[in-house]
Amino acid sequence: LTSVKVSSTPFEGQKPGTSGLRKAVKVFSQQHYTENFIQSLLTGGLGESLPGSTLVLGGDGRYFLHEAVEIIVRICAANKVSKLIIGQNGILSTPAVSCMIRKYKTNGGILLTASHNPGGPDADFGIKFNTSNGGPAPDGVTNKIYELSTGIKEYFIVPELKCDIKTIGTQQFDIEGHPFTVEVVDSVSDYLELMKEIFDFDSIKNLICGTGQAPLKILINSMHGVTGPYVSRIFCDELGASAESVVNVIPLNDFGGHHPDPNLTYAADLVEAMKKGAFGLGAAFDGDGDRNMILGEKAFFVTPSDSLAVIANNMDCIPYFRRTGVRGFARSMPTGAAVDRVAAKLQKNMYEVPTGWKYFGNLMDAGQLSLCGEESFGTGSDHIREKDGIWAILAWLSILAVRKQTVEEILKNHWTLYGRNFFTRYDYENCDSEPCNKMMDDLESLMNEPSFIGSTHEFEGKSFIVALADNFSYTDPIDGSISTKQGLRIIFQDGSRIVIRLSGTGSSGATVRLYIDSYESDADKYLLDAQVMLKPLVQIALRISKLRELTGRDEPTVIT
Ligand code: VG1
Ligand code: CO
Repeated sequence: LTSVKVSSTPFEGQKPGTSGLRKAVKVFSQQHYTENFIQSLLTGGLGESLPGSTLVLGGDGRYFLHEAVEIIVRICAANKVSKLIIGQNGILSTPAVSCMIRKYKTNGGILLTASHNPGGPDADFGIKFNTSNGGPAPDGVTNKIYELSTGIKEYFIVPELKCDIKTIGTQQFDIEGHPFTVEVVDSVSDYLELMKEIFDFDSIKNLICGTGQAPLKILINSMHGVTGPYVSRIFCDELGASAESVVNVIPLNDFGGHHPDPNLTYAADLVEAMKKGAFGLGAAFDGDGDRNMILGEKAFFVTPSDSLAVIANNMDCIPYFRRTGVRGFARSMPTGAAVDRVAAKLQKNMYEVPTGWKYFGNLMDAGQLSLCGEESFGTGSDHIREKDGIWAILAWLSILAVRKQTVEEILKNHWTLYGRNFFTRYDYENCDSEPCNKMMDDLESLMNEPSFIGSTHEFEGKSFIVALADNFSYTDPIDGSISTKQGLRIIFQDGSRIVIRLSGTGSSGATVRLYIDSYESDADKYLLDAQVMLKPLVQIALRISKLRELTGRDEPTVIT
């Protein structure tokens, strides 16, 4: 087969955001658009190791996956990549790609997903590059890819190459004398094997099947994302859950028309089903399988920030951590600080990084970090370099199996021990960009006024005094790289925090995220509703930022 050089011109805006390049399918399907980006990704992401490299390739099954796989295979072949390991039918969850990059020691991987964004011909597609440690490429690499995309003049492709991704097995090609291998693998096997090394499947199976006690009924909702086949194999075939325990397990290329985002708004069907009270644990995942939502009986909601703290406090329930020991904990800056209290008690290092999983990788590679999470339904550990939805549920089931308590009891005990960090996030999705930028600029100027520190803010009798206000910046303790402008934060004297930032995962317009975190040590208040408890801070945040006036939005689209 022959490789050809195709002349091209740059497209604007091929800049990866918080987690890869995410655009409308209509944008990706323009002639040369995906080709340009893949050529920039290979050259910028792999550099000198590109010829002879091995990459993992797969995605969450969304619309345009097959077209993208075909383009990527042909461009990789022309760029002298020696081998691609592809999930059957192009299906691989984000955690599975990370697992396979590490297991097969490949040079990296390409993930075809826009995660929690809707899919379909009128919705989003996405492409993300992960490096040889299995994690999302750091800013230095994505900047290089973007840089190349702005000056691209040509790409290389083998237009005649056809490969079959439906059948498991190896296909060999000869590209002008260079051997090129495509290996199509079962999407679930490697990931399943890793989970069996981490968790005690027998004990989880006893919990679910009720050997020796009443069975724990579970309800797992894959939201028609990529986790379907993983959930069927792991929870039903391996752990003995009944067929009624799993729903929406057929991946659909438009996720059934929904946002594949596991939160109280978009996973409302799980919440409704859990409210009926027949299940002890409910869970949902996002499109690419790295996010998770956990509900207890009667839809008792576990915030992701609390989930992280509970796992941190119960690491000894998981065989993997009993073997490796517990190195340190981390959370993204906007995440509620409940885990900080566990770290302090257990005398473990605690790290606070910017939003996005890529910032945890260096700490893990350096052996400093075992468990981390984000408020955005992301939880994970150093077993891979992505957050991991199914892992999080298995971690919770391990804890339930050992502690022999309900989800709600575990949370209540945790609050009794540590106090409670109330947390909420308000999302204002798809706003106009310009007024949002103005809001952020105005707020930052206000925060920078000397009189802002020490100023008092009041709502309905509750008052807060500003102790610190900044635009969060982070220096990576391992490689010294600096990331600035990671979100405006106002910290009050009692430790309460208001954080505002603009999303980096949308495909158009702007999404404002407002985060509130506040600690309460009065045991009489632990069971109060977070929206009631946090109302004064929410109102103060809306007032200081002029969010309503500037965005024209009275109410958020999603409250977590
Ligand atoms: C959001 C979340 C962030 C997460 C990112 C990727 O980013 O806030 O915590 O890491 O999505 O998650 P942003 O910039 O929109 O706030 V996923 O599951 O979409 O890859
Ligand atoms: Co995701």
